[in-house]
Amino acid sequence: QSATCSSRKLRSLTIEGVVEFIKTEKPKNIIVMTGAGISTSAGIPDFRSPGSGLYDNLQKYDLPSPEAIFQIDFFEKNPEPFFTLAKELFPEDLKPTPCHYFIRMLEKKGLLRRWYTQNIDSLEYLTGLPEDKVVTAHGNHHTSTCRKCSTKYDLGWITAKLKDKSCKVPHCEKLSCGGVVKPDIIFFGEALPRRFFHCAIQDFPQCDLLLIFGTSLVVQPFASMVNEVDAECPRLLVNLEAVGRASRLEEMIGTTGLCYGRDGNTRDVFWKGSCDEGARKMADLLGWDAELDILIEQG
Ligand code: CNA
Repeated sequence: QSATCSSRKLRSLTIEGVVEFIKTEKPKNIIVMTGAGISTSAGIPDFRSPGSGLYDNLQKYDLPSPEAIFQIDFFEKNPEPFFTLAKELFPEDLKPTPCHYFIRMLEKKGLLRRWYTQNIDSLEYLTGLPEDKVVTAHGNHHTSTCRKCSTKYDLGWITAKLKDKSCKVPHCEKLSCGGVVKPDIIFFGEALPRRFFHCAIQDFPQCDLLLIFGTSLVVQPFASMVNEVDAECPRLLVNLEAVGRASRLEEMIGTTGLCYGRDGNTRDVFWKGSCDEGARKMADLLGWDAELDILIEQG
């Protein structure tokens, strides 16, 4: 990474440069985009990390492909693998991570416009963030719906079913229905929630700093939203691996993406490391470290 930059906004294309930008410009419309990497330190595996990711650990479900467990067509035929996994994935006493709390701090300081998450673990809400600040792009399991009669069930109902060892697949309790009840998370092959598009159309053109934490930036349309901010808006990616850049070929056919490490880049920064380390580093540089610790402790 170059230590100097020609951007009108970032003095240096580093995480320090981004923090300096926050201190001096006081951006009030920060958008945060997150993925499964932000929750791995809470004990929830991501999809694609080699070895620990879910895709490398689904052999026991005997699936046609790892993605099938989250594909709506496959779920209609065989919902059991999904629920077996769901029971494993949502242990009790999950706690938000330091990175989750750092994002909560952005809101407390009046700098956060919106937090777009692909995650379905609802840890964002457990930070105490007002609900309207969060957009769960891939839904969440706060509510569940019967696939047959559309009866809605609340979080308590589905949690009890997931905890019940004798229940392999939750079924609708409405008289003579018995349809499969699916948490309202978005599977591959399903439309994103209307609220995602409704908010995104208003938020992204107003964004004055984009922070991206813990995502492989491959699931669409979420991944492409990085292109929807203004052409000069600084963008910081904190991730264990370099992701989100268009290949040379994609660039030639006009696909954009993050530009860190490329000639002519004036606004993109990649900080390689864990979400928690990156968030703590930013909090330290901003002088928010003690406040962040209190938030985490009170959690
Ligand atoms: P992904 O494709 O598994 O990518 C995760 C990314 O995060 C990878 O690039 C990793 O290198 C990186 N990563 C892993 N751990 C860390 C860490 N501690 N610090 C920094 N980076 C890290 O996951 P995406 O979110 O990109 O894919 C979107 C899918 C994943 C969405 O549909 C989610 O619903 C789905 N998912 C969500 C959860 C959850 O809710 N916690 C868990 C697993 C999968």
